[in-house]
Amino acid sequence: MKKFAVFSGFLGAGKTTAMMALIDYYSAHYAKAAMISNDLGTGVTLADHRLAQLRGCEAFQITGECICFCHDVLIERLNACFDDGCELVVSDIPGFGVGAQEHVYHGLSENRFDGFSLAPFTVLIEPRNLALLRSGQAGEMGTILDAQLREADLIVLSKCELLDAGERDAALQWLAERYPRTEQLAISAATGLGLDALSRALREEAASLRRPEIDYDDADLQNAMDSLSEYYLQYRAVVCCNSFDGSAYLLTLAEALRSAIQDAGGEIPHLKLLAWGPEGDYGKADLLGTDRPIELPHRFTEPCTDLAVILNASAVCPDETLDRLIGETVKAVSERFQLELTLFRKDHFGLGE
Ligand SMILES: Nc1nc2c(ncn2[C@@H]2O[C@H](COP(=O)(O)OP(=O)(O)OP(=O)(O)O)[C@@H](O)[C@H]2O)c(=O)[nH]1
Ligand SMILES: [Mg+2]
Repeated sequence: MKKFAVFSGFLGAGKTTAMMALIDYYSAHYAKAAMISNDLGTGVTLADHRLAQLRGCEAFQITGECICFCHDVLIERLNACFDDGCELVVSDIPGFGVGAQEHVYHGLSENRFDGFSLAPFTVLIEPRNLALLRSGQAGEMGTILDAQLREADLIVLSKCELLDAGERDAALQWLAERYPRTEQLAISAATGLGLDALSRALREEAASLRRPEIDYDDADLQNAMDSLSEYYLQYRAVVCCNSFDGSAYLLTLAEALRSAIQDAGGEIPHLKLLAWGPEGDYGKADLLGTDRPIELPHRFTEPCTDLAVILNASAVCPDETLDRLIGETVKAVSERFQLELTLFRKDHFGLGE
């Protein structure tokens, strides 16, 4: 049995974290599994990919192009995983992912791949965004969330430990009524809840390959989809004397970036900061909106002297402004921590001024 599934969903929905937890669970209970991180930056190491590697997952990345439009590269990577003994491979999709059912699932089918089959097209939604959608207060994001969920075969309510059992049941029931052609389940990558149900759904069920009724040319949907700038930065940070607290650096930097982008009138659906030392100790900080607290899903266990850092961001902010704000903020915060920086790689593109 060789299966491939795409995980779609809004920025910060928990796709990468769910994929990592699923790979661990699936490999321990069923068979070898692998994940692919896919994003548009060219020649970069993705924060999501490096994080999965640091965590010890069987992880690969496809960069520079969406898997919607590079089926040969995708099929080659999948076949390498399956030849290596994997029975399940999951991949995310860049940006908002709307259209991936058509472009990846139908695209692959038309490409007549063989040797593996398609597992349900999986879309994650986190409790906060589901609550906004249900209350009609999601604004432009609501158009995207609704299109994503209408493409799904399987809707996964992520981060479900943040809800009590009653709230969880009500959320799943609402999803079942609103999206009757889908299946729904709840998972928590944090507690492991639902990982077996997700594993079994991907293992035992097939993709529907249906064509959802979505007007992809809809002006609201197009405007929302075109509203992002993407930013990729890799650098090395060395402390000039003694050692420093890598987690405090990531938190301070994430807070300073949140203020800078907020003051400029921008919004930041997801900014990821990942840093690691030569021995593999690492820390991660996530900014999931200017109105939300910084998440620190992983902290350094030891003081640091030398770090590799990756910053990836998807922001509603003109590209040049974002570049200036990030450059100035990284420099200022790093000076406060007495760090010497060496730039490795930068790529950014998106909204004009
Ligand atoms: N409480 C809680 N937080 C979670 C859970 N899963 C993910 N998160 C957090 O949610 C944030 C975003 O998670 P990611 O997995 O990076 O989200 P993503 O969908 O891959 O985001 P993009 O790559 O930007 O599309 C991180 O800070 C995670 O630690 C969960 O099960 N519970
Ligand atoms: Mg991700």
